[in-house]
Amino acid sequence: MKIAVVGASGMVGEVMLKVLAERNFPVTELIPVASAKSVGKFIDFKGKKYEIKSMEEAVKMKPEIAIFSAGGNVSLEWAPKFAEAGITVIDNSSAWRMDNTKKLIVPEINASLLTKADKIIPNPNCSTIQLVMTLAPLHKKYGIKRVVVSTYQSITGTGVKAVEQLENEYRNQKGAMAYPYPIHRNALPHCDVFEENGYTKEEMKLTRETKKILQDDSVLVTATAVRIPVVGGHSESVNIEFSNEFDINEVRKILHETSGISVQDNTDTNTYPMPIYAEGKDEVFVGRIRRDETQANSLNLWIVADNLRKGAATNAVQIAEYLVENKLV
Ligand code: 11C
Repeated sequence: MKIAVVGASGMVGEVMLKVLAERNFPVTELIPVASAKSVGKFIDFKGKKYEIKSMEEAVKMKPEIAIFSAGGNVSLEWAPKFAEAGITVIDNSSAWRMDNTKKLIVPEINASLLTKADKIIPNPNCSTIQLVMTLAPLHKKYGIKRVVVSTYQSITGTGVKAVEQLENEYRNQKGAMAYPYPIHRNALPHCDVFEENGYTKEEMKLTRETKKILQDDSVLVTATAVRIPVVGGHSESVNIEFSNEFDINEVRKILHETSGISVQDNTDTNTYPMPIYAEGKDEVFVGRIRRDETQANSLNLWIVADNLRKGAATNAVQIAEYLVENKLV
């Protein structure tokens, strides 16, 4: 496979290259693409050096697959141009996710929807991916009525500027601000921009993308997304109300048997998921599984995943793997 990685020098792009290498994705030629200031420089991939190309050059080189992690505006402008040239785009931005003509894919849940005709395949938002990975098998079994989710999100979701802001504040140094307030020793109930209804775009992504991936508009999701001074992964406190009765041991068993999920749940040994241990891993970690004793058919749990891995790069590479394995590119 000739594969282009657009945004190769960014935070997600770097993890993308690592994941492609680790999973031995069949790369015959890598085309790293980055902004004008990086074009002509070289990056390493599996011990070889590859020259960074411009968008125009990359389209002309006709890769089979292009994985974009360069923000919404780049995707809006360039994904259609790549698609017109016959290149399948897997896009990490929010640009195309809610487009009715595009499928929103988490491979463990709905990769089978993909066909050769899908030329722009959006990758869901990081906080959505770890949530739906957990919800999908439970929805199938018990039917989900409503989800209340509060997120505790890693600053790596914002990007390198946020990591620098935290490091500067930690060292008591001045520097550029990624957030409107300090992030060191703080919690910001503000991820992405505010929408007209008073929710942030990140919160609405959790609501909208979850319905789309589960293919069920009746699933209600209300969210509060919070940025905390953590790297390594996003955490989520989730309350789920089912339509049907459930058995707590059966819930554990279902999650345990779900591919891509690792259950870490033992209060006797203080075992529960945490971002410092999720960092660099591809699984979605679930713990603190317990009945909500205040309401019928309701459950509380805690979900952690590396937002740059399963929340971005790993999910995108899994989509690419599915396309290759099923001869869809
Ligand atoms: C965050 N979820 O942690 C975001 C990062 O829609 O792809 C990814 C934004 C997106 O702030």
